[in-house]
Amino acid sequence: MNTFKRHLFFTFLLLTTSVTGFALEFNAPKGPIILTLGGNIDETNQGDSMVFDRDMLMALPSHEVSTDNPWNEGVQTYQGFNPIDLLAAVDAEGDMLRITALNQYITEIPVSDFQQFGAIIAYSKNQEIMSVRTKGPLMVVYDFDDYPELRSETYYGRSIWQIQSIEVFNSKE
Ligand SMILES: Nc1nc2c(c(=O)[nH]1)N[C@H]1C(S)=C(S)[C@@H](COP(=O)(O)O)O[C@H]1N2
Ligand SMILES: [Mo]
Repeated sequence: MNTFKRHLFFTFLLLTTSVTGFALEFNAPKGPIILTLGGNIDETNQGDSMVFDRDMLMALPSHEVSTDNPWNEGVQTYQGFNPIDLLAAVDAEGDMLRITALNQYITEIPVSDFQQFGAIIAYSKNQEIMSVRTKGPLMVVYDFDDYPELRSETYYGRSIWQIQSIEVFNSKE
C-alpha cells in the first residue's frame, strides 16, 4: 500500500461516520481475503463482518516479536499487527477474541494478552510472507523469550496458526 492509500485508510478509520460512501469503496479488499472479523464490531464491509486482504492488515502499525518457540529451531523474528489496533479500526467492543483456524481449531484469547505481553498476529516470519504451508497466512505469536512464564499449555494452545476468522465478544455477556 503506498503512502497516499495508507493516508486514506487511516482517514477512513478516523472519519467513518462522515465519509461512509467513500470509505466503503476504498475499503473493499483488492486481493484475496485472508481474514474475516465479526462479532461485536461497528464497521463492516461484507454483511456483519469486516473482511481484510493482506494489504489492509499490513497498513496497520507493524510490530516485531523475536522469540524461540516450540514450532521452530532457534529464534525467529515475526512481523505483524497488534489486534488492539485492528479492534480500534472497526470500533469493536469486547474483551475476548474467539479465533478460528482453517482446520477449525478454535481458541479464545483475552484481549489483555495483546496489551500485557505485546503478543501479535503475524503475517510474516523473517520478512517472508507466511504461506498456509508455513503456518500462515496469520498466526498468534507470543514472546516466549521475553515472558518465559508464558511457556505453558495455556499459551501454546492460544498460539493458533492458519487463522481464518476472529469473533469479538464480551466475556461478561
Ligand atoms: N491452527 C491450529 N493451531 C493450533 C493448534 C491446532 O490444532 N491448529 N493446536 C494448538 C495447541 S492445543 C497447542 S498445545 C499448540 C501446539 O501444537 P503442536 O504440539 O501440534 O505443535 O498449537 C496450538 N495451535
Ligand atoms: Mo494444546
